Amino acid sequence: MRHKPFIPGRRLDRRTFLKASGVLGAAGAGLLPGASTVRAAETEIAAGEEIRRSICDMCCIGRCGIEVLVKEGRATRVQPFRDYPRGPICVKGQSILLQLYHPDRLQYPMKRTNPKGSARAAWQRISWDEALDTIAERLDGIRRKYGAEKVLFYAGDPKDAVRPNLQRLALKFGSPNYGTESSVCHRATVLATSLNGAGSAGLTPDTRAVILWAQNPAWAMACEMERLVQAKERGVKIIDVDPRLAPTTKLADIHLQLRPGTDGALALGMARVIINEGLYDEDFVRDWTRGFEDFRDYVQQFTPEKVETITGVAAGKLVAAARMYASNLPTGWITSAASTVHHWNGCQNHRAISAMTALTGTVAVPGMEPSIPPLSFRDITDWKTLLPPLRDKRADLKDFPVWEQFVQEIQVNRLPEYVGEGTLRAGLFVGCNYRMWPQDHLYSKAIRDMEFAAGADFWLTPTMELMDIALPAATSLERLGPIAIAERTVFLPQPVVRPIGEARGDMEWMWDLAKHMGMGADFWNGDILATLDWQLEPLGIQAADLMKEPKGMVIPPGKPQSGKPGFKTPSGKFELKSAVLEKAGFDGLPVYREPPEGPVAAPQMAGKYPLIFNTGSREPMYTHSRHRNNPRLRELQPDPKVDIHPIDARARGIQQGEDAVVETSAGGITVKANITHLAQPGVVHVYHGWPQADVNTITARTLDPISGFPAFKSQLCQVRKA
Ligand SMILES: Nc1nc2c(c(=O)[nH]1)N[C@H]1C(S)=C(S)[C@@H](COP(=O)(O)OP(=O)(O)OC[C@H]3O[C@@H](n4cnc5c(=O)[nH]c(N)nc54)[C@H](O)[C@@H]3O)O[C@H]1N2
Ligand SMILES: Nc1nc2c(c(=O)[nH]1)N[C@H]1C(S)=C(S)[C@@H](COP(=O)(O)OP(=O)(O)OC[C@H]3O[C@@H](n4cnc5c(=O)[nH]c(N)nc54)[C@H](O)[C@@H]3O)O[C@H]1N2
Ligand SMILES: [Mo]
Repeated sequence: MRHKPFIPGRRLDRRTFLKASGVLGAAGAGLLPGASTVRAAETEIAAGEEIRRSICDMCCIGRCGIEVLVKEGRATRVQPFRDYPRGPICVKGQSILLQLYHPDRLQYPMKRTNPKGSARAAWQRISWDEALDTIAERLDGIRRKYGAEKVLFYAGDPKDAVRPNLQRLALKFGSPNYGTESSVCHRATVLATSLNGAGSAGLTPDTRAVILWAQNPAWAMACEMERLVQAKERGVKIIDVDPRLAPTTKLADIHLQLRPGTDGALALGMARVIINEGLYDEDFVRDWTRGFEDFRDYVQQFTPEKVETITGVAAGKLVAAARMYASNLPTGWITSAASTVHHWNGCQNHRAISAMTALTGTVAVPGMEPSIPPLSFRDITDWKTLLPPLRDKRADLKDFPVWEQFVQEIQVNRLPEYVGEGTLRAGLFVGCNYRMWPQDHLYSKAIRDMEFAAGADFWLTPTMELMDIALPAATSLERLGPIAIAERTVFLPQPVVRPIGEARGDMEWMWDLAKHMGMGADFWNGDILATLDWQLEPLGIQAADLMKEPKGMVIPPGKPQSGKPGFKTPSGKFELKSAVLEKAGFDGLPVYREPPEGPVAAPQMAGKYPLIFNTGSREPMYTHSRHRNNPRLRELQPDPKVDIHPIDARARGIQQGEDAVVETSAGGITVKANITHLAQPGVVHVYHGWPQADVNTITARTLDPISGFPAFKSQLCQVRKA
């Protein structure tokens, strides 16, 4: 039973509210799977049909439970997994069988038979043994000739099923050069909050106001939307900071529609109001922050009027939002997975945003209150033991020393340089898409130039076409694991159907590869169940027990534990002025600097490219480069597009649905014009992952010097009729 909160005052019926607000959006109820009233009706089970349960992997979050109806070994239909704490399934999940049984799935291991760099790769089917032997032999050859660290182990968007396993493989092989798509995603926000000392204050049943900073869960994290709608129904005030009039914005009491990449200035302006109006928590600031006086002095220049000129947000709105945020305690704070840090100044901007949680004292001091540790199983990577001795061989050591200090995987964004100078010479790429990087031709060239590269994916993607060996990966419905934890539920997904062809789960082939590399002893001799048992040991359960529980096991919470109070920073306090950054030669305060390729810092360039170029906001039916071949999802958004405000479209004589060229100093792509108030005047939004209009051929390679993240969301462009 779901808990029904008490709601004081008038209550909007959820369905009425959702309908009125249009939150349900273009692609229908599937976009809002969290809300119970819009859940799909449970399917009637037909004769001979059986329900099997798994986790949906149609997006990289990969954590919503899914029920699959199976008849005679074939999956026929899917429905939400009602008793699972995460879900139900969105429009992508509803289309998962079209992925599972797609005729283009890669079904067998392949070796390439023509030289790399040929217009199209030619492939020959080989056995798994031959594929794994070849990979083991070639990587060992590189290790003997140049050193183990010359081999890159890379995981793209896929997460739990791939990453910890691959990291173990890398470290046991002897290479610290394991890296992931987190080099462009989310990790910089964690870096920023780690530098400050703490992350999100979240949304709790007590929250009275919440700030959503660059978040559009309606489209990007549908499973989170129910909590937000419930908060709205409880009367929680919502402030939304987003350049777009996104679907989630429709829940907001105040929408701060800023120019992309100016988040730091806006946050510092809000901090000034909170401090100068005495709305901050004096006790918390005195006892638990470092650098408050310097911070207070620094923010004085960010008057509401000045911030209006920088961000475009009306001074009065900024003041109202700061007051709403700081006087409705406790406040929640939910920020983007990536949009605040897809800027050259992103890490400092994100620190400025996070500083507001310290000013209002809404961030918990770790160890202060006894708390129940979250449920977790044993870490398979063993990085704490294996990484330190290899640290000096990290490829990113000199380029991104702050990242290196905090992140146990390399910052990969200088891959072209590392390959060019011989720092990396071979790679194993699991679920990699080179088009996620800015100036992506440099990355495809880097992979092509490696002496040896192997990859695993569901498809022979353009990235897989760069490989010497291509391995067919099994999807979540075809593989065992990984162990999933949702609140207090532990769940072990088992294969729902037999894999197509010879596809294998990533953990399975990696464990087999370890044996081919002579490292079987470190990988439980390839025994996955034994591995899972070792991981589950701290929970007091075994894989075989879990497999008998098709809905997972609920582990009761243990006793609350307390520790020594303090933040994990050099001072033990929340660092408004970061000692780590100062030591590394950066500003200790979250200083705001203009995006170098913006209208303020580069007015001449803005003459030629007058529009702000914001790329890669999420579309509900796609996950990055995935699902364009899924007919059901493709129907929802058939073409690549640019969202452009009517004023900007009219000025260029562009009509709805016409072809338009988006041009930057790096080149142009042709997309359909979508004339919409979702975009503000002067800012256009182009979506990523389209093969025929690859936005990352025209994004610039301007990297944040602290995090190494690319500036995907604050560059300049022009749009013209094609
Ligand atoms: N311009 C611009 N560029 C961006 C962004 C942006 O906002 N703007 N966003 C960035 C961000 S935040 C991200 S996360 C990246 C996207 O990160 P990418 O890694 O580019 O994501 P995908 O395109 O989903 O590619 C993942 C590949 O993994 C495969 N795959 C999926 N699951 C599995 C699995 O279990 N096993 C194996 N072996 N393969 C699997 C998929 O088929 C797909 O080919 O893009 C980044 N690039
Ligand atoms: N359907 C779907 N869901 C996904 C993904 C997917 O590919 N498809 N990818 C997953 C991944 S890897 C990620 S990282 C997350 C991303 O999750 P989110 O960050 O929630 O989603 P986005 O749409 O990228 O961005 C959220 C909002 O940030 C706004 N924004 C853009 N630039 C700025 C800026 O400079 N400042 C501010 N304040 N706001 C800005 C955008 O207008 C957008 O509405 O989504 C995950 N979920
Ligand atoms: Mo991401």
